[in-house]
Amino acid sequence: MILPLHSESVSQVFIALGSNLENPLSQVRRGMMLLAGLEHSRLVKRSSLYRTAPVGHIDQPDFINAVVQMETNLTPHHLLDALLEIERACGRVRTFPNAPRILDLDILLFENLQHNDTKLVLPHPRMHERAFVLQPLLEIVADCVIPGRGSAVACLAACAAQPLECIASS
Ligand code: PH2
Ligand code: MG
Ligand code: MG
Repeated sequence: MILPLHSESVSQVFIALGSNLENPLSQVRRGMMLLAGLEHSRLVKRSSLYRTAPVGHIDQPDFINAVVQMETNLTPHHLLDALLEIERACGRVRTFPNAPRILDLDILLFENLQHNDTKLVLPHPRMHERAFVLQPLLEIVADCVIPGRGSAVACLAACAAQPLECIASS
């Protein structure tokens, strides 16, 4: 049975998916499927899938990236815990920061919240400088504004040097 979300506490959230190990395309699609089944939540929209060059630690395989929009009754920290659990269920093992990964799920935006603690920073602290996040995000919400950073279109214009290619619908 699909339970309706409690409308008085429903939050709009955007989540980034990324993978560059063990058939990344199917890992991202599986991630979307698991997000679609997340408790107290509803998957609203999904972007296309993009092949992207690694940003940061560049000596690793290309990524597949995408973004989804969800509605949730979970709190930001409960949502974070649920995403980490999906990553673990998909076989992610954490080694060093920015290491290759089977599946990475990051909360980009949680309503217009600006929040910073040791577990969670909102908006995602590097989203405004990553074309692999901004391009799929803009596909879902063309006039997106990132609290504290400004319009996502303007942020993307500053990331022109980061190669990415739309390769498939989700
Ligand atoms: N994730 C990172 C670091 N660099 N580069 C690409 N292209 N895609 C990613 O998902 C990615 C990255 C840390 O989460
Ligand atoms: Mg990440
Ligand atoms: Mg992450």
